[in-house]
Amino acid sequence: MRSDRMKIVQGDITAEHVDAIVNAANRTLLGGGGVDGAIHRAAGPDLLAECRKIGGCETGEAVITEGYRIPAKWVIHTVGPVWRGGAHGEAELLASCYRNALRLASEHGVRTVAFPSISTGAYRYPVDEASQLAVCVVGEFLSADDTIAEVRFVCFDERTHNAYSKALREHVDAPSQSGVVPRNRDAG
Ligand code: AR6
Repeated sequence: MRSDRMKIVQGDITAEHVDAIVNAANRTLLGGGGVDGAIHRAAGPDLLAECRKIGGCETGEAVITEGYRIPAKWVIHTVGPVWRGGAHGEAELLASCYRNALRLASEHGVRTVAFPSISTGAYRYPVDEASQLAVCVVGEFLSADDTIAEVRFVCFDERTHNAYSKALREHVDAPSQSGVVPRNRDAG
């Protein structure tokens, strides 16, 4: 079990001193509100220019850019699912966001990475379910990976912080009990 490599903190992800921060973007990659807006404001216009060249990103996928004016070297942009009641593949898509972001991080030699609470703002994914899924999927990835030393979940508000803290405690107590992690269809 690698839960010692997962940390929950409260704050603004743009100020994190890590190798990479993850952005909860939309499919245009051209910015928006929430954490996306905060990252673009902090990184500056060169980030938008690089995103424009990439041209977009599908839900559940991830792309990587430089961090420009923020402390992190990289920004990994992923597009979470919009919550539509839970029966539209939302969990599989959210799990893919975490897996694809971590795979890109690992490929770029990232040792420390910070995630926001993907999809639980404008996209309305319930935070209790999203936090359990995030902690389990990241825990599963770290068990099979030796390159990433630390994953931080950076929660903006207290309610989100409480949900992730509870999810991590439950994961440490019973890592295989959760049942919230959809199968990784790419695992072969
Ligand atoms: N640092 C960390 N977390 C933050 C920050 C910050 N600076 N600002 C907000 N959050 P959201 P989504 C939290 O809406 O649900 C955008 O317009 C926020 O409180 O940013 O995936 C995109 O362009 C919440 O807990 O992302 C898309 O159109 C979490 O980040 C859409 O919103 C996610 O909320 C994506 O929606």
